[in-house]
Amino acid sequence: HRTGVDESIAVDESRPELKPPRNFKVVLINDDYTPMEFVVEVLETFFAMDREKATRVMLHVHTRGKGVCGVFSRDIAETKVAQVNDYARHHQHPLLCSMEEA
Ligand code: NFA
Repeated sequence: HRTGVDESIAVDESRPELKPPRNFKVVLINDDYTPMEFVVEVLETFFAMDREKATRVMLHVHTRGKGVCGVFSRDIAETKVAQVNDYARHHQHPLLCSMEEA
C-alpha cells in the first residue's frame, strides 16, 4: 500500500556538478598600418555589425588602443579570434584580435 513517501516526491538524482560556462570578450587591438576601412569590413563581416556600429567600434579602437567586438563562449570567441587573425594575415595587414575573460 502507499505510504506517501515513495511516490509524489521527486528524489534528486546524483549528477556531477557543472561549473557555469565562462564568457570571453573578443578584443581588437590598434596598430598604425591597418586601413580603417579594412577594420570596418572585419567588424561587419565577423561580428554582424552595421556600418554605423562598425565605424564607432573601429574609431574607439583607433583612439583608445583596443576595443571589444563582442562577448562569447570560449569556443565561439576562439573561432572569431582565429577567423579575424587569419583574414588580416591573408590581406597582409597587421591587425590583431585577442580574447580576455569577461
Ligand atoms: N590606426 C589605424 C590607422 O590609423 C586604424 C585602425 C583602427 C587599425 C582600429 C586597427 C584597429 N590606419
